[in-house]
Amino acid sequence: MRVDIVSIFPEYFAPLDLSLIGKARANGTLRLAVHDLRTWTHDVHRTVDDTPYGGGPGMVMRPEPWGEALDALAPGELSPDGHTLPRLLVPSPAGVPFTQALAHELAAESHLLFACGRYEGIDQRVLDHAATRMPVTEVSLGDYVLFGGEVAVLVILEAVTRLLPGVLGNAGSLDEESHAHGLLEAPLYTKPASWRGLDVPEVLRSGDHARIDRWRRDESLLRTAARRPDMVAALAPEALGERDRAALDRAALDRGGFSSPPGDVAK
Ligand code: JAH
Repeated sequence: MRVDIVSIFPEYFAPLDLSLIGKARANGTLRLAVHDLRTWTHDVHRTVDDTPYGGGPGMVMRPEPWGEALDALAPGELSPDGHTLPRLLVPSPAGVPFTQALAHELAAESHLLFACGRYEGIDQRVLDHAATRMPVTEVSLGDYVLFGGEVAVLVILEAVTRLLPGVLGNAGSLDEESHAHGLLEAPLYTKPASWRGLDVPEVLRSGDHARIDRWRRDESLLRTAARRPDMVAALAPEALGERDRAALDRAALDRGGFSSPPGDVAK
């Protein structure tokens, strides 16, 4: 996979030399290039921002340097270096939610181009113009505001890179993790069996794999119900068996709710 990143702070991306992402770059699985947006400015101050039309606080990124950057990194015609048309990703609190499903979708692309906004964001015409040439997706990591898109790009790249073939040593670990099945993962334990007076749950040391699977399933359901009721609500009805429903009912009762269905109480 080829990845280009455009930012006014290319130094933010130093961690991409490290760890498993660094290894993926070293072995050619990931061809990553970071570009300074100011490369495409022409004034002495290398200006990338200006005041917003219509008024309001802060500054907006000017369209001209972005236009030239995208022309250079996503030219319309096929070039001799065999480049591909990238998918443009723009981190923004106004974007679509970044999910594990979107990470899988991005991992199947051959070329990603990230545009990191700063200040209040990028002039809308940059995205509108780019969208006439390539797929453009504004992506949000959650409902909070950062100083800019750089840290969001690090997060997205980490989630995507670990899905590339050959990056994660043990492929099995990809589908037992949180979010793979719409539930949070059960708690994990390793040795020693007793630590500071706290014991590993007996079932995990029993060697009874049917019991272990059931215990983990129950813990996943209890955790998800307590922490992420939105994920429980989004489960397809056929995703839950009889024992799953029983576990969720116990969890709801523990939290002072009703056993399902609530029925005709309080009418
Ligand atoms: C802030 C450009 N959802 C996380 C996120 C992503 C991007 C930004 N903020 C939060 C951001 C300022 C300028 C992007």
